[in-house]
Amino acid sequence: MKLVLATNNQDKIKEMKNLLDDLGVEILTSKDFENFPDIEETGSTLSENAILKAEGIYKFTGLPSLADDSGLEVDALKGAPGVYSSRFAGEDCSYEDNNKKLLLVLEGITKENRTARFRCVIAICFGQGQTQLVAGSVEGFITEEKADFTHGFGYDPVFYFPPLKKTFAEVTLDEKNAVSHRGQALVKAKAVLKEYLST
Ligand code: ITT
Repeated sequence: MKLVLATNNQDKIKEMKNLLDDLGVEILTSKDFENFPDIEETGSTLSENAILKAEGIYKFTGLPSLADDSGLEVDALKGAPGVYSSRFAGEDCSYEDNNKKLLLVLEGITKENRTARFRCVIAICFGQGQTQLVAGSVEGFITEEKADFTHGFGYDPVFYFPPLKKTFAEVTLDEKNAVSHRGQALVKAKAVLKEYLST
């Protein structure tokens, strides 16, 4: 079986491939297709956007497609940036821009009020009208300064995960995948894919 990762984000692809590699399916990405579309995220929830991406890429490739829509919810910002996490500092902004804006808007907020979580919804489209959803989330808090970026991507340098006493930018890909929102959702996605393969 072939499975297309319905994302243009190379950082997500790295994390997904790491967990899906032992599934025994051929993983295809945007690089395996010409004119791979960037599906517009017009939904107002992670689930809606994950479905839009998985079904959009299924229509384009005709192959089972797996999409991830994820985001960071900060309690002091009433759940923002949430579904707008990639565009928090504006269209086409960088991870760095987003992190700077986040630290700026949280200036003066005390440590105990900087609680946050990453959420991830994965949609797997096997065919028209055959889409399944799984999800994961991980609790932490936003640091007051950006950690030295060594691993990860996005908001990882400002997301502190108490059980590991480190930000997600300071843990390895394996350590992050073992506990992260995406790692949890991928474990569930693998079960869905195994079930599909067995029928
Ligand atoms: P695709 O839509 O092509 O998959 P994207 O980057 O636009 O790529 P999203 O719309 O799901 O993906 O936005 C997710 C954003 O949330 C992402 O760009 C990061 O800023 C942030 N994010 C998600 N998961 C993260 C993680 O594990 N670590 C750090 N930041 C993360």
